[in-house]
Amino acid sequence: MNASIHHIPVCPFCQRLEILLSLKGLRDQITFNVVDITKPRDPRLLELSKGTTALPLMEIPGRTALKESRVLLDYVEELYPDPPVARPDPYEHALESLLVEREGGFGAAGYSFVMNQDPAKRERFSERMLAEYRAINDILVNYAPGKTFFFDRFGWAETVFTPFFMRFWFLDYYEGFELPEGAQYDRVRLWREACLAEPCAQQVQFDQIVKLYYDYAKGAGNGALVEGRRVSSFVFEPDWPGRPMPPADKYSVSASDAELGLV
Ligand SMILES: N[C@@H](CCC(=O)N[C@@H](CS)C(=O)NCC(=O)O)C(=O)O
Repeated sequence: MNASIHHIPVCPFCQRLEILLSLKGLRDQITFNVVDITKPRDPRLLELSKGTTALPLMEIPGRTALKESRVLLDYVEELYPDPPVARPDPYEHALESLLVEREGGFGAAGYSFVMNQDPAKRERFSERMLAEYRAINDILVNYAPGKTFFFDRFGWAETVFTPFFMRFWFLDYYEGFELPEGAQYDRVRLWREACLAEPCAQQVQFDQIVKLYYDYAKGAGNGALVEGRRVSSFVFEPDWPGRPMPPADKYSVSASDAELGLV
């Protein structure tokens, strides 16, 4: 593929693209340029993106660069229809879209929950997250032809949602959040487990997410600095495997750069 992708390896929107390319056997044919968002952005990238900073960004020689993960997914799917990841049948793809429509609200519920700093609002955020899971459960029960995946295999909706399921490990760790037992959650639980186990979606790991997203849990997103700290938990050096697990109690403990293994 004559294109390169500027990305953040731990970003869920970027991971969508990696999953799609892996499912198509194309992951190794594309150059991925890693962007460190804790550093000032390269002006050349800002020029390519027309001034916005969010990644992924696809650079295509001789053409205007493309951005927005779902736009990039559509582009790759149309450019390389074989093997199809989205359902080629328009009606079946419309069913997938019913689920994909919910990704914005689902993502926002999880990120606002992890970034919340007020323990009194914890229940409200937890309920909002559960409502999103129930809505997905309902769509799967009412529309999914498949028994585990939406259809018979890991496909389009799974590619869109799996990176969020992985990021939301930060809710397990920092919020003690888990799906309750019961029919309102059983179908989505089954789906989520199958998504997490997909071999083409193993680009990130639990400890990596928990360590890198510590600052999100302290209310500072996108490489921003937590007050009193000098190094973002989002840095690549020192790399996450050598760092200790952060304290899980985000509401009353504030770990220092040294305690997080960042200096
Ligand atoms: N709607 C965008 C969202 C992308 C996004 O928010 N990316 C974040 C990382 S998870 C980012 O690049 N943040 C750095 C920044 O905005 O400077 C998409 O789907 O591509």
